[in-house]
Amino acid sequence: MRGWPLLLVTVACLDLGYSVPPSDAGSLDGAAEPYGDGGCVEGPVDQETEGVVVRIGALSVDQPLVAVPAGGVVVWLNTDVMVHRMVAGAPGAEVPLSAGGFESPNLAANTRYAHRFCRTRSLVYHCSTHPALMSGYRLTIE
Ligand SMILES: [Cu+2]
Repeated sequence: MRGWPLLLVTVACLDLGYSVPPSDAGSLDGAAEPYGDGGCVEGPVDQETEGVVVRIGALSVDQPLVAVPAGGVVVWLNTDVMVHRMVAGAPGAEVPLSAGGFESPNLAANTRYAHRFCRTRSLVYHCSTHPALMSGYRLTIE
């Protein structure tokens, strides 16, 4: 019981710490931010851009592991009847564009998403509409 007054004082002090500005609140909005070096601008490109095509089927992709040269484009093409949405990172640990990740919009049947990748690295990704069934895919930028 002796600990109660101290606990209350601690909580009151934490409330006072509230004037700290929010850190980096806008970083998820940075869709137009280039991520890469040289003249290569990483990010979504025109959906008709040619590239390495990953076909999305019934709760699967035809190439769970895909490699693209730095500066290259990956095209996700939904050949399924369900909506899929490809997002970098693991389910619950998504990697936003501002941190070198990517996220497609919801892809209806017969639609595609094209994204250019500049910096060499390896990314895992998953489908955010079926995270339990479609995850652990890997993209390597060489
Ligand atoms: Cu899906």
